[in-house]
Amino acid sequence: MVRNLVNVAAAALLCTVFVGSANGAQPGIEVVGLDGATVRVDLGGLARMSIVTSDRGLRTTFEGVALRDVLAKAGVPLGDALKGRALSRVILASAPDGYQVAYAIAEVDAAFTDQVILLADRRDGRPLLPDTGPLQLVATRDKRPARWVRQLSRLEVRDIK
Ligand SMILES: Nc1nc2c(c(=O)[nH]1)N[C@H]1C(S)=C(S)[C@@H](COP(=O)(O)O)O[C@H]1N2
Ligand SMILES: [Mo]
Repeated sequence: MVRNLVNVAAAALLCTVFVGSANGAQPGIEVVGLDGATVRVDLGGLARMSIVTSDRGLRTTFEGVALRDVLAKAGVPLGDALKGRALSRVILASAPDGYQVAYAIAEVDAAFTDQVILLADRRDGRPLLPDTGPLQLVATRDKRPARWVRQLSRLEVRDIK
């Protein structure tokens, strides 16, 4: 009897985990704004999109949310605010292994480019593997994936002094 209850509980737990990942369990991301304050942006509720690209010759579909939408939700000025000195701003993207890359702010803004830089959480229909996810940046205009930060953990907006 007790053993059966344990099995039922274990099955329920497995089921929960499965449903969570089937929905693309929505992780959050830390965003450090121009004032230095950190906000945690919940990616749930942002528009989901998918991009088909070639990753070292292999046709690959990435799915996730747009970097521009994440920054907008964090209150980072985009759109009409991007002129003059604001165009020297960069987005620093970091991972726990210390890897860090920069994107210029105009690279993420819809008025400047059609490229959608993605915070991907799924690859070819499956959640990213632990060595890559839960989030990876994907920028398909780059000819090499060197700025595709794996295990993306933080975005930081910086003014160049
Ligand atoms: N966190 C993290 N992301 C990273 C890197 C890294 O060292 N750490 N290397 C980059 C480089 S140089 C490449 S080419 C791509 C692809 O690396 P992979 O082939 O090991 O997936 O990941 C990029 N993202
Ligand atoms: Mo690389």
